[in-house]
Amino acid sequence: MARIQQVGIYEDIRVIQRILETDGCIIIKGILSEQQVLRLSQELKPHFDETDSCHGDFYGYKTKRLSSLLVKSRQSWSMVAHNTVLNIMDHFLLRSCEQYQLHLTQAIRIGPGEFRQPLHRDDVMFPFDHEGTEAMVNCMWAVDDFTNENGATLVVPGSHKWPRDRSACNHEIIPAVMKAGSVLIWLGSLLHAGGTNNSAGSRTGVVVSYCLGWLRQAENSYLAIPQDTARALPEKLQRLIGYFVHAPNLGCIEGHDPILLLQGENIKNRGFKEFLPEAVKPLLQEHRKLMQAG
Ligand SMILES: O=C(O)CCC(=O)C(=O)O
Ligand SMILES: [Fe+2]
Repeated sequence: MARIQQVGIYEDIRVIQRILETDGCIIIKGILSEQQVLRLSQELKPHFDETDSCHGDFYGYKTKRLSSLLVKSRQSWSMVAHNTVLNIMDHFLLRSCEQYQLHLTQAIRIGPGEFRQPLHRDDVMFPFDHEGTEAMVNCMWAVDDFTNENGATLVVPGSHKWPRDRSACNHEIIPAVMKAGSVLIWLGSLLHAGGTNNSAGSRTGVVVSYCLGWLRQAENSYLAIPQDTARALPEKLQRLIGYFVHAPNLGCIEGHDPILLLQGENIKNRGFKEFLPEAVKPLLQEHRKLMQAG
């Protein structure tokens, strides 16, 4: 019988990574304290109150979604930059890029009577052959208790290794039942879906998703996060939202690292700096030497 393995926050990171390699998903229990969950929930409340439900057969019609959470919730800062989570991202994403980035932040409140989503892999938004490359990894932070009745995220453990055209049987689809303050982590190549909400209450969770640093982000952080707010973020978060250059020369401004803009430096007319992969540098030096030798 398929199941989702659960660990505590102090579990060895190598054990967590191994479970994710094997199953494609894991629950880390009790990662946020009750106070942190309460703060998150209170920060999101006014935004949920004033936001309409989605309109779409994928996003749902009785589901509310909020984005740009770094602007809306101070509590989300420590979640996005959580050490354990970033250790996992290092493991899966630094294989295929030199720096990864925040793909999106999204609070999802599934209301009573919402149908489950179709099972899907989030990584199909990047249309290239993913063999051997994990393009993205997701975290679903439970703000409410996630139950079988209220629409807990459904996952198909092991499906990240399946041929893409294999469908899941009912007994392979497992609800991520977890207490508020826990986090479900799953690879972008894993089949999953938001569950049916058969309860009278709503189910709120916060998705924080990371992707390879050379891909387009789902959430346009440069516009969503005003420059003054970005300036107030810790540098780790500034880089995660996209203020960095990925070699070769992706994401520059005026030929420089965009983080300099947040640091108030004048980058105009400075002369371009080049950002190249380490492997290319000796080849270019060799070429220049040959040119100089005539
Ligand atoms: O709400 C959930 O549990 C999952 C949502 C999801 O997978 C999506 O919107 O892509
Ligand atoms: Fe999804």
